[in-house]
Amino acid sequence: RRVTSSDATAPHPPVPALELPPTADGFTAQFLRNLNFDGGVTLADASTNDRYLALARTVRDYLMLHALADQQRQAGAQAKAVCYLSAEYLLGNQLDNDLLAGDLAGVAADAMAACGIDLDELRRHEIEPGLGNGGLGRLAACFIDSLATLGVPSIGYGIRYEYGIFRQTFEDGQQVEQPDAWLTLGAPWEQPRPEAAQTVSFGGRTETVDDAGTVRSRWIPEWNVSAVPYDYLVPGFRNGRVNTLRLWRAKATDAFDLRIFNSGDYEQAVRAQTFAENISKVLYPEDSTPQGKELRLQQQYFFVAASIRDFLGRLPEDFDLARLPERVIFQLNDTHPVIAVPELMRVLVDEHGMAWDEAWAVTQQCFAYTCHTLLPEALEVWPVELLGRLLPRHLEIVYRINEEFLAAVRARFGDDEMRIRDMSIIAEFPVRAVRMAYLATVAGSRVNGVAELHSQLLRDKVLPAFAEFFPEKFTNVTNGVTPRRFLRLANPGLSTLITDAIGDGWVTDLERLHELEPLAEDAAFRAAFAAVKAGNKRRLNEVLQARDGMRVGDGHLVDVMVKRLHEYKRQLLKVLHVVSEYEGVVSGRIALADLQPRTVLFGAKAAPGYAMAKRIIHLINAVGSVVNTDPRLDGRLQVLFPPNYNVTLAESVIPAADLSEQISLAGKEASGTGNMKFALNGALTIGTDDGANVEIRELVGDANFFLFGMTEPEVAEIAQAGYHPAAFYQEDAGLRRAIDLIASGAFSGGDRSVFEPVVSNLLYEDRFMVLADYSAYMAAQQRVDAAYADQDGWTRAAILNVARCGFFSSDRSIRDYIDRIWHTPPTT
Ligand code: CR6
Repeated sequence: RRVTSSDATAPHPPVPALELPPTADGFTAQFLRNLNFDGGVTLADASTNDRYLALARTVRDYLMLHALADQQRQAGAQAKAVCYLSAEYLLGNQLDNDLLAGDLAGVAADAMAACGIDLDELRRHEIEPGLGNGGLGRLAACFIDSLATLGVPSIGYGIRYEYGIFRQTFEDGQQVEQPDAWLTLGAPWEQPRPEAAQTVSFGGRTETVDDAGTVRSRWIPEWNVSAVPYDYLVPGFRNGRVNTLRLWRAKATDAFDLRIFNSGDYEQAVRAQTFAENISKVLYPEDSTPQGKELRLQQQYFFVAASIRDFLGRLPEDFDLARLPERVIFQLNDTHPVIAVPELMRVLVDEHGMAWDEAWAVTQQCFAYTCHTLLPEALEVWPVELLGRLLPRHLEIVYRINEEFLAAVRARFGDDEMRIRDMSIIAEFPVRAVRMAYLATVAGSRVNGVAELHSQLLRDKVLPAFAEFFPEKFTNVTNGVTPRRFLRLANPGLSTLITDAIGDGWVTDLERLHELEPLAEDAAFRAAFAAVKAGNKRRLNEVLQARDGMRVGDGHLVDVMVKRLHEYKRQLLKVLHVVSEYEGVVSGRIALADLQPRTVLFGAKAAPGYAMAKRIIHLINAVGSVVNTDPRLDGRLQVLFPPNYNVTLAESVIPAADLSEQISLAGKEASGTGNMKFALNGALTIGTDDGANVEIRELVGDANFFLFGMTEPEVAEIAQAGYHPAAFYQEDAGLRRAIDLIASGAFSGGDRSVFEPVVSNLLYEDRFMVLADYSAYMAAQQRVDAAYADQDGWTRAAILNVARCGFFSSDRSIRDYIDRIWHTPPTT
């Protein structure tokens, strides 16, 4: 098929010449056009950035061809769409992803070669859009990939932060944050659509009006901003489908600007502009611990209000909004977008004149809520005072929703004031505040957790009164990861090995990895698998060497703990293991020859305001600099902590790992998704029975997983009885020696004060029970060492991990959302 401008039979205005299927010559020509006419440079004069931008544009052009065809196919279709509302999308690099999805890698490579350009150099030039903190944001990115691959009509909505997650550097082992100015060299993947801007209002007051006998409330906002959409193409894997990710940028509205400008106060005009544009300026860097800042609530309302308007604007002019649930489901990615609930009510009731009860029935069917946490401090609440000031009409609506909901609770359970206080959407203490998770639960058609254990704890512990009241709402969808990025792209060696063995159907049907199981018994396959792992370690070393001047030791077990720094994830437990091994060798209790050579690799950012997390980063670096240089260890134990862990680094680290550390305190990690990526790439997990670890272990089998530590009920039991960490310190000599060594100043140049807060926190508080699980963890690590000594047995277990983790595809998660929550069939 060739689409050209001279195609007289084309029913629609023709599209300029781009050959399909793509050829190297066609790709080269388009690349040069972009370089010359868009970039304004000749090939001879082009900088790396010019070439990168032109390449990205060219890839986008080909995808755009699919997008246009897709739009024509879908035009007029009345399919129900998923609007995924998420404050974060941790996208990672786009170039390779889009080359893969569009099946353009071959022609792009040939075209670049023809132009004398090193494609790898352009790959390395890309800056990933870090528009998320961790698992939740990366999950959203995996989900939009799967939605497109499955052909589900959907739009991702979010915020185009000018600054994403900060760039982390270390100074004297301590975290220093640098701004992530990811847009400065050009943003070739996005397309601004200024004509589709929406106005979003804030502040002001409400007034009541008599509308033909009915008293209605009306919002008189005080100020507004313009929301300008920037669209990203989200290609399905080689299926011609291209969905949209629409990210909103805040701009000052002309009206706002001009009024002040005309008064001659230029300074004030500029300030107003800055004020408006601040809304999409920066991603809040807290993962699971919201700070409750006013600007964050502004961000949340800003993007959901623009998104709802945008979606409604896509419906036919005469569309009957009573039928909205036939056309859309808004999926709330955690509580961040929950202000969308009163916003939709306001639009239906105030702007479209719908009766309250009808609007409420519509709203309840149009939303579903995913909860991503079990930590009480992560459940967002917005003070009534703040909400009333910023969104007075929304507060009224929330009050009415709550009133009617509590009336229903009373009707069922009588005047049980304890229960009423427990279930009220409005908390009274310490300040009056709206509990966003409760609002989402009352409003949504479904509430899901993100792993079996998490969904169960959500019902039993976080929202038990709601699970009793609305049992039919609660369900589970275990998280997943996209096999395209995290296996096919990140691990080309393993991908080829798998494809050679079972064909390439696994890329979109990951359960087919089961077909690898018998090959675990095939010595030649095991050898090939081990060779891939060794190759991945070499590739990691090239990356680490270039990036940070670091390298993993030859023949070392690569032991990896990469994830946000949070006390509940227990990086400290890993540090205690390292310190114990170090102390063992130095004191002579462990013969150096008996030490399994290991490189322990950490990657973690700490929220800038999270002091303890930052101290733990400092400790890891301090332990590393002592252990790595102590000649008594002879390099057999290495601690590497490359700064600025991000999606790009993950893609090199995960395929090289032997051991995946998933050691959170049971009952704290909602799911985890890194755990899935490691197992899928053939790392063995050492982990607690927490989050999705439980499901990984069930699938891969106990023999191929190193389980340790307390279970959630055991944790609850000691918490109940009163937890005394110091008792564990007293009883366990190994633990005492490790803690004493840290306390002695051995890792801080003799200065005992540096890590004193860490030590005393462990001894006297230890909220996440590191000390209680220490001995079980050490024993499990001994099992790891023993298992690793049998390389062939280890490889067999690694293959079985790969073969049995097909369940963790985000394609499966999306199918579960479709079956259990959305009921949106794929379209062709
Ligand atoms: N921090 C959970 O903690 C889960 C992801 C995605 C988290 C993590 O266990 O895998 O969401 N929660 O579901 C939040 O962000 C609130 C996370 O990434």
